Amino acid sequence: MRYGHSLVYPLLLLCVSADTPAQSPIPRVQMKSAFPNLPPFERPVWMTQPDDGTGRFFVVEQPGWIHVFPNDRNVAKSQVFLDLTRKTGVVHNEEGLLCMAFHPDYKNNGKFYAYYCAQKPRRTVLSEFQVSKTDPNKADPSSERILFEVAQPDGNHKGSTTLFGRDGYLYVSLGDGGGWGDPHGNGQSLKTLLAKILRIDVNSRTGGRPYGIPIDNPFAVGGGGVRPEIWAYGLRNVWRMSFDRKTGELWAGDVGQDAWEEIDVIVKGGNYGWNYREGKHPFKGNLPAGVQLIDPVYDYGRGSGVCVVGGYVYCGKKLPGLEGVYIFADYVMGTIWGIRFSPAKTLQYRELLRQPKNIASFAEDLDGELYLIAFDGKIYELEEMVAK
Ligand SMILES: [Ca+2]
Repeated sequence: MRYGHSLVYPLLLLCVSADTPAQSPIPRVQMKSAFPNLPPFERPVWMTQPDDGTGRFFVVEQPGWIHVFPNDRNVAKSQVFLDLTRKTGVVHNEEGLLCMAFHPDYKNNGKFYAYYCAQKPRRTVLSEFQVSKTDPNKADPSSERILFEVAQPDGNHKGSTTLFGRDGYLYVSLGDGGGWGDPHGNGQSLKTLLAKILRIDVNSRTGGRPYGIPIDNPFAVGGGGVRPEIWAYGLRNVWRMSFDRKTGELWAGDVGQDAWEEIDVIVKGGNYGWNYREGKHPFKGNLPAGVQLIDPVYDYGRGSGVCVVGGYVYCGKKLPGLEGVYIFADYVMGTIWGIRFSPAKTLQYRELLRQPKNIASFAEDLDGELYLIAFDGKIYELEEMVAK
């Protein structure tokens, strides 16, 4: 036994000494209203800014509106930028207008993208729109150019995050189409866009498509019904994902079925396991020989929460203790957590705040500052608590 200890103890010391010098504990936080005079939004689910020098914020309301307001802490009203309520028919709790992204060159081309659910037949739609030629605070609803529509078997699990990568390509998350346990086997099928993260080029066209397929997409060659838009698969319902601005890594929160919520770092062509696995745990069927699954970097069970909301790796200035920390939450419980990898690649974890509001999404401004979007209709920011 003495011999065993003498081997283990120096290894532990080595790990601690490698981790501690650059890493102080992740601080706890509190929430405060970011725009206290704004009237509440109706089921806000997303907020973003175009890189056009105006500093304006745009908030997506699930029933089908995009609102715009100036970046002024004392702002007292917003205005409707786009009204898609006639298109969005919201039947299920998870349907509606769910996300938007501004083209990286929005300042010059006025293009943006919206992901919404529509009915009769039930489907999700990714469309390009343009700003009005006469009013920068109004979109031109007649400018819609549909990029794709995907038939949806059920009303839940719509994914929806739509964002541009540093490579200029548009990444879109789609859920497995709903029902219980992925009844159509969409997670592991490369012949459907459901249960995937897609990567497309809005600036070009490939074949008859209204968008291009980047030649370095993992399944770009296609054939046999394989969809060349796929970037990663085996994902049940990535409601929110984001890029780490410093590393370019794509972080995703994949909502679980009955037991496990997970955080994934998405890589090209990766298979994230659904529905063989839920989190790091077996779910259905036997894994065929040769199939490689990528485990989440973190998962949590029903003792902690019910529905993960992916956030951002913090890279702003206001919260220096959270630099490099991936901040995420549970929609139902309201709990907010932070995780980061130490220089020795061990995962550090902390519960940052317990609070009762339903967190629908996080948002990041152009400076990398973080916001929380709650279903009380308000936008919040975080403050660091004094370290204890
Ligand atoms: Ca998984």
